[in-house]
Amino acid sequence: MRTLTPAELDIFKTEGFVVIPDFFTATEVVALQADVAELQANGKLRNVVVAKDGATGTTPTTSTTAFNLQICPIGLVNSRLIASLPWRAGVPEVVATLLGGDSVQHLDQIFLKPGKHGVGTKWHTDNAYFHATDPRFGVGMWIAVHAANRANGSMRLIPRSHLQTFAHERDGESDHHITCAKVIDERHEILVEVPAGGVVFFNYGVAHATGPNTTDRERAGLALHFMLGTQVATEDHAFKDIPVERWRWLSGSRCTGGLEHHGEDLRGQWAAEVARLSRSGNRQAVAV
Ligand SMILES: O=C(O)CCC(=O)C(=O)O
Repeated sequence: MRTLTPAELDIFKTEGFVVIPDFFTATEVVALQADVAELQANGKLRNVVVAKDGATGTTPTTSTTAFNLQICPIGLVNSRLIASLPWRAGVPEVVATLLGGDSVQHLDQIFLKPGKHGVGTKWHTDNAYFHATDPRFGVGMWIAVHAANRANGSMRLIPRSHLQTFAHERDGESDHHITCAKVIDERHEILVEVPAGGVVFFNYGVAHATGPNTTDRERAGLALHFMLGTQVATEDHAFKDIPVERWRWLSGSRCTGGLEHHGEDLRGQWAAEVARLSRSGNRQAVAV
């Protein structure tokens, strides 16, 4: 089980993000890739790129030439593997270390960029969507399902940007995204290259973006979002309508493995799903 070193925690606190290249094992990567392939084959991801400005009030037309395929939220019905991920050994511990206490999961999503036609997600902060009073109350966990590099549009982040705020507006090239691209100085960006199974943990206030996929092969990222449990009840955040009793506590005395949310305690299910999916997955894929 991977935990954080004191140096990694320091980097997170100072820069607002930290990259853990060896978070998941090769077998887990095979399972994640097989799961994403299944979601795609079953038509669960949809293109969020629009051909014309989606902010004009007219019905946006989905692009047929540019693709940023998303599923959000994912849900137990679509992926038992991803639903059980928050209780995979090491995840509750690392998230608790980063946030300074027990946390709840409130979202998960996948973005898949097909080879050659995949486009990026524009500059934004997650807190522009989630509205925590302090961005340090939330952490995003972005998992490279396939190896992510410059050519296939890996994650770009602005170090220390959690110490600033950025005005957001509707991204006219997406059917629901917002962006702060106009006020970002890209000279400060860092592009992180992340092996398959590596993770970027980032503070909700960190500005980040992904780029186009110029390679022949698709690339997917899976993101989970967690918020400090003590804040969830009091904050006027975007998901305050979720009843307290349905929160997915990762750890602590209120943790039930997502029983109230999913109707099932998913603790221990990650390993079973990894075993099942990695038998069907393509072992070659890990090298990508
Ligand atoms: O993978 C992507 O394109 C964007 C992911 C992202 O920005 C997020 O999860 O907040």
